[in-house]
Amino acid sequence: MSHPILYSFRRCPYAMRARLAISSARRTVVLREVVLRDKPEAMIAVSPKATVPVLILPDGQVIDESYDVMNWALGDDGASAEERALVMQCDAEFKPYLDQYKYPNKQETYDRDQTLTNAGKYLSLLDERLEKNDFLFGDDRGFADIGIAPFVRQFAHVDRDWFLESEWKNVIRWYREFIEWDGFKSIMTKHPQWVDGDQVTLFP
Ligand SMILES: N[C@@H](CCC(=O)N[C@@H](CS)C(=O)NCC(=O)O)C(=O)O
Repeated sequence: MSHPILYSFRRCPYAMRARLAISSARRTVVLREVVLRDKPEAMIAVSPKATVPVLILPDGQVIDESYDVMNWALGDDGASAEERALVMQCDAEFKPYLDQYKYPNKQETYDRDQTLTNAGKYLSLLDERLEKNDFLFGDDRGFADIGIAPFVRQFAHVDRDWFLESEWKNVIRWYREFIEWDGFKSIMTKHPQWVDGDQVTLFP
C-alpha cells in the first residue's frame, strides 16, 4: 500500500478540516467515504472510538483526531502555537455551543440566547482578528482558517439569514470567501459510500 487511507464523511466538519489540510499540502490519500450509521468494520478495528476522520499511514500508524491529521499533513512548521491554540479553542469552547444550537431538541432545556452568547464569544474573537487581516493570521489562508471555517460554516447554516445579519461582519466576509473558495468546493465532491472490495478512490 503506497498511500495512506482516509476514512472520511463529506459533511463532517472534522473530516472537512482533515481533507482541507491534505489537499492544501498536496498529499494524496485513498479516500473511503463513511456513512456514520453504517461504519466499516475495518475502520472500527483500527479506531474503536469510531469517529471520522481516521487516517492510516502505510506503516500502520493510526491518526484518529482531526487536529492530528492536520498536523500530519501540514507538518511541524505548518502553524504557530497561537494558531494551534485557536483551533483547539474552537473544539473546546465553540463546538459544544454549536451542537446546542444545531440540535436544540437533544437538550432537556435549551436557551437560545444563552447558547448564542456563549458561541458568540468565540466568534467575536475571530471577528477581532479578521478586522485586521483577510485571514485569521495574516493575508494568507492558514492552519487556523482551514481548521475553524468548517465549524463556522455549520454555525452559519443553522439559520443563514440570521447569521448574515449578525454582528460578526468580518466573520461573515471570511465565511463567504471560504464557501466560494475552489479549495473548499473541491473537497466537497460527493463520493458513494465505500464498501470493502470497491475500487480505490484517490483524494484529492
Ligand atoms: N475529536 C474528533 C471528533 C470527530 C467526530 O466527532 N466526528 C463525528 C462526525 S462529525 C463522528 O464521527 N461521530 C461519530 C458518530 O456520529 O457515530 C476529531 O477531531 O477527529
